[in-house]
Amino acid sequence: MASEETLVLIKPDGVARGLTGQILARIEQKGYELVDIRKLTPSRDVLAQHYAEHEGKPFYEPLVEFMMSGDVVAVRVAGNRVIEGFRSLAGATEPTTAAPGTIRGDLGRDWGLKVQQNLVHGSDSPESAARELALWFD
Ligand code: RTP
Ligand code: MG
Repeated sequence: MASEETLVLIKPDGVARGLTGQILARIEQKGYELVDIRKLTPSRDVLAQHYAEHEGKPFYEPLVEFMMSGDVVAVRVAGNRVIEGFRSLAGATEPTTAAPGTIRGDLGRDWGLKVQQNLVHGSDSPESAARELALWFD
């Protein structure tokens, strides 16, 4: 079976807390390949495209502001079933209830802010992965 690719983002909270290395190590320890990596502060335009499905939701504007607040590390990650596998490794959206053993469950918490700061993003389908990888890497 051909290897699959996903987009992982280490969000500004993860970068600012110095967790980039630990998060990348977890991805590698699981057996996935880090194919490409870049660090940048994303523009509103890129984030509007990335989060188009959430436009109009109450957390949309705080989410975009949070994502523009500092550097993000974007990673192209490869491996069989990596889309599903990384989502499993990341854990549930809310760090408070994300299972221990996951990135969000072990390294995250609720900070009482307007948006869940949950350390990482992972594409949720092959269509999202293709769209997001083109957006962040091309
Ligand atoms: P992601 O897209 O970042 O991998 O996370 P996800 O699928 O688990 O979550 P999603 O529903 O796609 O939401 C995107 C991001 O928006 C923030 N969020 N905050 N009520 C809230 O405060 C809230 N809901 C969503 C999170 O940062 C989430 O990852
Ligand atoms: Mg999502």
